Amino acid sequence: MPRTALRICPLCEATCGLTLTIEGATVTGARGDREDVFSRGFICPKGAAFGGLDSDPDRLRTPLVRREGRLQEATWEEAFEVIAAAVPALVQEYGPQSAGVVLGNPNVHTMAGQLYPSLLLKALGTRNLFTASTLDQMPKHVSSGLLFGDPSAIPVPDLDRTDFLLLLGANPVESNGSLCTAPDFPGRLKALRARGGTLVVVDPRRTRTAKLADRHLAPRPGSDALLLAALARTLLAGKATVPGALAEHVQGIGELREALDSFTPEAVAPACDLTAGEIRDLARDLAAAPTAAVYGRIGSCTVEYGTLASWLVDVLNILTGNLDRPGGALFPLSATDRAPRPAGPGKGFRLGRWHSRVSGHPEAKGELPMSALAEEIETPGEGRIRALLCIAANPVLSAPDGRRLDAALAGLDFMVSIDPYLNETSRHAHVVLPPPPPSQSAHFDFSFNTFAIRNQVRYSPPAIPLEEGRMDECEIHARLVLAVSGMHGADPAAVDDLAIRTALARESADPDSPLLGQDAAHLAGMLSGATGPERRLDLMLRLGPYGDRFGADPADGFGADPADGFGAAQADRFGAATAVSGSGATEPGAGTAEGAAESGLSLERLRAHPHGIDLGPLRPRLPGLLRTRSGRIELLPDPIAAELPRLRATLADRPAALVLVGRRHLRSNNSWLHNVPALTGGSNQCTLQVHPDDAVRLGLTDGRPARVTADGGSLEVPVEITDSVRAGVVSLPHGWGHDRAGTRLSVAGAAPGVNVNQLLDGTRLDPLSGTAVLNGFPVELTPIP
Ligand SMILES: Nc1nc2c(c(=O)[nH]1)N[C@H]1C(S)=C(S)[C@@H](COP(=O)(O)OP(=O)(O)OC[C@H]3O[C@@H](n4cnc5c(=O)[nH]c(N)nc54)[C@H](O)[C@@H]3O)O[C@H]1N2
Ligand SMILES: Nc1nc2c(c(=O)[nH]1)N[C@H]1C(S)=C(S)[C@@H](COP(=O)(O)OP(=O)(O)OC[C@H]3O[C@@H](n4cnc5c(=O)[nH]c(N)nc54)[C@H](O)[C@@H]3O)O[C@H]1N2
Ligand code: SF4
Ligand SMILES: [Mo]
Repeated sequence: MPRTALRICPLCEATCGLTLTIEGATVTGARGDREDVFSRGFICPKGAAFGGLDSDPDRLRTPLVRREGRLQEATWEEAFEVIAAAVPALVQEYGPQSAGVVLGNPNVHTMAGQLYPSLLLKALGTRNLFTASTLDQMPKHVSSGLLFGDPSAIPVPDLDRTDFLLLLGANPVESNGSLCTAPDFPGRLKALRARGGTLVVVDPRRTRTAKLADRHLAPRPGSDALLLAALARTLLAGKATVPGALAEHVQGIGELREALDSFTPEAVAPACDLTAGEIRDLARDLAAAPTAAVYGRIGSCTVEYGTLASWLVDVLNILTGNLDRPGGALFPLSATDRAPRPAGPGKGFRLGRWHSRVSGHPEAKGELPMSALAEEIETPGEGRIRALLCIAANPVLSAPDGRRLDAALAGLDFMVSIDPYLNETSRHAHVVLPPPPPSQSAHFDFSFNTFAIRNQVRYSPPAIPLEEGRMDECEIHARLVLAVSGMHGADPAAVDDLAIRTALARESADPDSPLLGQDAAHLAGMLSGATGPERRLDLMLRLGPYGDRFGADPADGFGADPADGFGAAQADRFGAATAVSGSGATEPGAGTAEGAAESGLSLERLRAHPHGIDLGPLRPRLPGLLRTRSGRIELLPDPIAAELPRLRATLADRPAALVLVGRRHLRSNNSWLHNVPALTGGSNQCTLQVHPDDAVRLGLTDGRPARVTADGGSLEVPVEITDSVRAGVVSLPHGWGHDRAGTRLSVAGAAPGVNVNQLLDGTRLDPLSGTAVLNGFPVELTPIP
């Protein structure tokens, strides 16, 4: 008899609730969970293919260990023994910097990836950390760090309530959204228009998102910072302060006006390839909207001035008075965030506390640019990376110059991959540790709840018990921490216990905590959960803004039977909560009351709500979350001010004749879903999209190959002629190039495509954040006869 089980989808940031159909130990179907408090039944083709992905026969079932140069099946015991014999010895001999850690995208979609990497880094003592963030959103972290003092405080557009959405460099109809967790993003955009709101999309391609818009501007790629600066400059004309309640929390408006003075619409229009009138109209409409949100994503981040563009996005939200107010851009408050503390000056955010060894790149948020990984492995000298731990990452395809990285990885003394596939990157490992399929893993969105357009909390226990011979990914991580710390063989639960003890000790020493002075061991004994990670989740929920704080904040309002009639009670409380924040409960100190509208949360209570608990719409959180040294929003931080002249100087540059941008397809996901038959084929192809005018000019024919050349090399790729890209721009998706030997990707290998990142040599970066320029770089194009 088939049964069903609930499982939050781990395949993109929308975090939809799925109802899986399970026969025996196999997922045979997936549909949207209509009762999910957040996604309400929405599903996309990737979620629907959950079963095919889960039971992909190419998934590794056992660890692999390199013997006589070849990766061969091994036991878990043997795999960790090999790691324990290799890593501590290398670190002992060459120092902690000889170990490097690479964290890839799926770590934000697994509990293990959120709970253990910080412990691993601490155990190793290395600063050689490289993550997908420097191929993605690091510009946003840096701008938030500088503006708000907290690189994780990222405002999200209030999609369901805004009157005007200005969306730059994002295509949520295909990507389902990013740094803005919103199941059924497309439906929410349609709803915005249906309620009379306005959607403006800025994208050099006429994407499916652009087709939904009231207005589509297709500027030259890489020019967003200029466009946004001109919008801000227009709004600043004659303005002495920002509107509304925000004013008292903002400093530096005069300096900002001066710094942006030369970015007039007339000055930037030629570089953006827009008219000054278009820019002025947009500024006027943005300012006139009752509420508005500006939101920028990949196309405004992975460009040369990504940090400036990311900063300007929030500058516009601030200048229009839309930051931190309903209908504007607000800061979510997730159930596992630290409970709000009283407002006041913080430590601030600093860049460049250390630098990379070879090229001297400044760190950002404790990370070095992924683009610098290859040189840190290749370049001899003290601190060279010799051992690499690569977790849920495929940088050979995802990062610039895969060929160079490929060669560098092959030269490592030792490499570990935690990865379900033997792919372009993991094929270099000495030990591959495969996590179980997602149906056998528990799920909690530590990360995406902090970017969600509604506060809510959901937990999925494993839908299927761990198969014989499998190891939970949390246990894999915990054992890896032990193996690199010289503690191989110890109980992996010790790793979780240590994390719990540390967190509770900090809490009971915190004068702002209701648990001040309490006995940490006693509190630890109160935690529930069948596993270490569950107990850690329980801890975070209970200490969090909605938590029961171990009884210090009892479960008022949850009712006698929380499983019964919870939704209605919740909705009522929310009306009240919104009214409270609207009437000015944002003074210092009120922050601590933020979470009080909902309280009593624990893992046990959460598990009584298998479809999740809705915690209501986003509410204002200023000034409580500010951590700048001034305790205010610092509108023109020094590193930004220092970068503006460089941006201004680009106005004199002659733009490249042809530049390349990426694109995502609804049925793909970065580099690792090309092996699932249900998600391949159709329009999901690795083709180079070229505008008809460029095709004529360059003598290109639809369906025929062309040669693309850029800094890092050249590729041969079939041309697709389409006017969905603007003239002067070509588009090639990333994550392809599955033609390397020694992988086990039978479906992906049959239609490999080419790796767009081979066109890059890793030298083009957004200097403030170290993020690779993946969009808007110059290319040359010639037909292949
Ligand atoms: N040119 C260009 N390049 C890009 C981008 C672009 O837009 N253009 N986008 C960039 C962006 S935004 C990102 S986030 C990066 C992503 O780049 P990466 O971080 O390298 O991520 P993926 O390509 O998704 O590869 C993920 C790896 O994790 C493995 N994996 C899948 N599920 C699990 C799991 O549950 N556990 C573990 N341990 N492993 C798992 C997969 O097999 C795969 O090897 O790519 C970047 N690269
Ligand atoms: N189906 C699917 N969903 C995904 C992923 C996937 O690979 N496939 N990846 C996931 C990941 S890791 C992420 S980070 C998110 C990303 O989610 P999004 O940010 O929505 O990313 P994209 O779909 O790549 O959209 C970026 C858009 O920017 C445009 N663009 C390029 N250069 C510029 C520029 O200079 N200026 C402007 N204004 N626009 C520009 C491109 O044409 C493209 O349409 O998606 C996630 N969801
Ligand atoms: S939109 Fe994202 S989270 Fe939702 S079903 Fe599709 S892949 Fe899964
Ligand atoms: Mo990403």
